[in-house]
Parts: sequence; structure tokens; C-alpha cells
Amino acid sequence: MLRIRRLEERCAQLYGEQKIRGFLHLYIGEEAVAAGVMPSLRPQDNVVATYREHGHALARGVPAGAIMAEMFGKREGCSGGRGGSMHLFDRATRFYGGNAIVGGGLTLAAGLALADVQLQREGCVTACFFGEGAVAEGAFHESLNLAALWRLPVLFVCENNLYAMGTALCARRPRPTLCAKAAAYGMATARRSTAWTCSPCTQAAHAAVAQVREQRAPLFLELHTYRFRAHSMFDAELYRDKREIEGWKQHGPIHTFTGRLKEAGMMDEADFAQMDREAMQEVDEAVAFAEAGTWERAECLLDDVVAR
Ligand SMILES: Cc1ncc(C[n+]2csc(CCOP(=O)(O)OP(=O)(O)O)c2C)c(N)n1
Ligand SMILES: [Mg+2]
Repeated sequence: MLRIRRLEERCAQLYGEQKIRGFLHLYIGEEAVAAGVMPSLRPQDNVVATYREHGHALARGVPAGAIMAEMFGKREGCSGGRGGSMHLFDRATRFYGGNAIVGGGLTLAAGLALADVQLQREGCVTACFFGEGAVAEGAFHESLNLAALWRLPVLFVCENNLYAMGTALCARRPRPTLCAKAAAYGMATARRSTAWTCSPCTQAAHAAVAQVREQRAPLFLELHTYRFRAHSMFDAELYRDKREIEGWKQHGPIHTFTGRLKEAGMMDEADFAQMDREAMQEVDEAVAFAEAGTWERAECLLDDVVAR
């Protein structure tokens, strides 16, 4: 969680310096979800995420330098500098993006899982992370329907941060019962409304991944979270009260979890400071790697562009 937090705080700073351009959606406040779920996955599993995916990529094992270079648009980036913040992609860790389209990742996840079934890649799971806003998309219903019908091994992880851009969940749904949508397709569901720190996420994910792997059927897991920052860097945040954000920060995943570890005698200030130094060093090295990276030459711009 700390590695993700420090990486993204630096991204925000670099955005101000115009080193990172275009869209930038930060995951600050939500780190418990990616950090909690990812350890339950194996290297042969697939991961699909959204445009708010820097934390997922890092937790999955994509090197911080390759992530930062991608943000800078450098050739050494994990998508060759072509994708930017919203399109991190890394074949080695089976990290299949990063997707700017709300709900777009769900269809990819169903396809990846179908490929695993057809190629008889036994016991593989596809973890698909998406925001609760995606539940309103047709792609959500098509993907869940096919996943349930064909028993595709997908863990659908709904990151319920209560907002889709400037619209609160309660302002767009008469009944905020997201699991019922998945249950309507006959899919198993689980939900953690106290997913602020990574241990409830870890426990829920551990059980959910095991179930998908063993039963070879999809599962919908809803984890409640909250984003502390604006939707993206272009958002005046007129739709929520600053006091609401401050209230949620009291339950921030990093300090809540650190507090519990300290209470249990499993960590002290010096341990935390050491971890923090390591996280900062990793970020410093990632930025240096990105700065030293190379720009794509203009004559190569049509490489890999396919028209049929
Ligand atoms: C198909 C589509 N419709 C609309 C948008 C514009 N849009 C970008 S993010 C977003 C809100 C999504 O909210 P949610 O799924 O809850 O994810 P969060 O940003 O909260 O992580 C919308 C409507 C889009 N990118 N794609
Ligand atoms: Mg949301």
C-alpha cells in the first residue's frame, strides 16, 4: 500500500510539472483493494484493470520504472510509451491493462478466461478489477451473463468507491445492492463493506480466488473503498463535501493498518520509517529511469498501427 501511495504522490507532483500529461486517475485511498487481492493470485493468472490501475500494475509486479516511463511516454515504458497512464500493459506478468472504457475490461476478462478454458490452462483465474460505475454498462451484463453461462473462471472485483466521476452511487441507483446484479445471473457473490485496510480484502480475496479456481466458475466480489483525490486531475470536486473526504481519511488504509500492526506489537515507528524510505527510493529510481528514457522517433509512429 505504501509503495502505491508514494508512487502516485510523485505522479501527482510530476503532473504539475508537466512531465506526465494527458489523463491521470489516482488510486490514493483505495490501495487496500489491489494490495489485498493481488497476493492471492499466481503468476499464471491474468489481471485486468481500469484507467485507475497504477496500483494494480505495481502490486502485480510490473516494475515501477516501466510504469513511470510509460507515464512519461517513453519507449522504455511497459506499453512502449504508446499507452500512458490509462493503458499500462505487461505481458510478462499477464497484466492485460489498463482500459479507458468503463466496463471495457470485463469483456476482455471473459475472453481471457474463455481462452484459458479452451487452451486447457488448468486452474488459471482471471482477476478483473472495475469501478461500481461499470455496473450500469451493457458490457457488465454481457460479460457476467457469458461468464456464468460458460462457467468462466473470472473473479470480478467491484471496487465500490461510492462515486462514478461526479455522481454518487445513491444518486443513480434506487437500490445500491450491487451483488444482486451478479446473483441475477446465477453467479456466486461476496461482499466486504469494511474493506478499508488490506486484511479484510486479503481474507475475502483468498476465499474468493480459491472458490473460482476449485469450482471453475465466476464469482463477483464487492469491496467497499473510497478515493481521497479527485476523479482525475481535471475535477473541481463540486459534488462532495470536503468534510466527507476528511472523515474517510480518518479510516485511511495505510494509517489504520499501520496502527493495528503497532498495537499488536508487529511494527514500530522505525520499521515504518524503513519501509517508507525503501518505497521512496523505489520511486526515485523509477523517475530517474523514466527521465533517462528515450522518445519514439516520429518516423516510427505508424509502427504497430494496423488497419484492415
Ligand atoms: C463507456 C464509457 N462511458 C463513459 C466514460 C467516462 N467515464 C470515465 S470514468 C467514469 C466513471 C466510472 O466510475 P467507476 O466505474 O465507479 O470507477 P472509478 O472512477 O470510481 O474508479 C466515466 C463515466 C468512459 N470512459 N467510458
Ligand atoms: Mg467508482
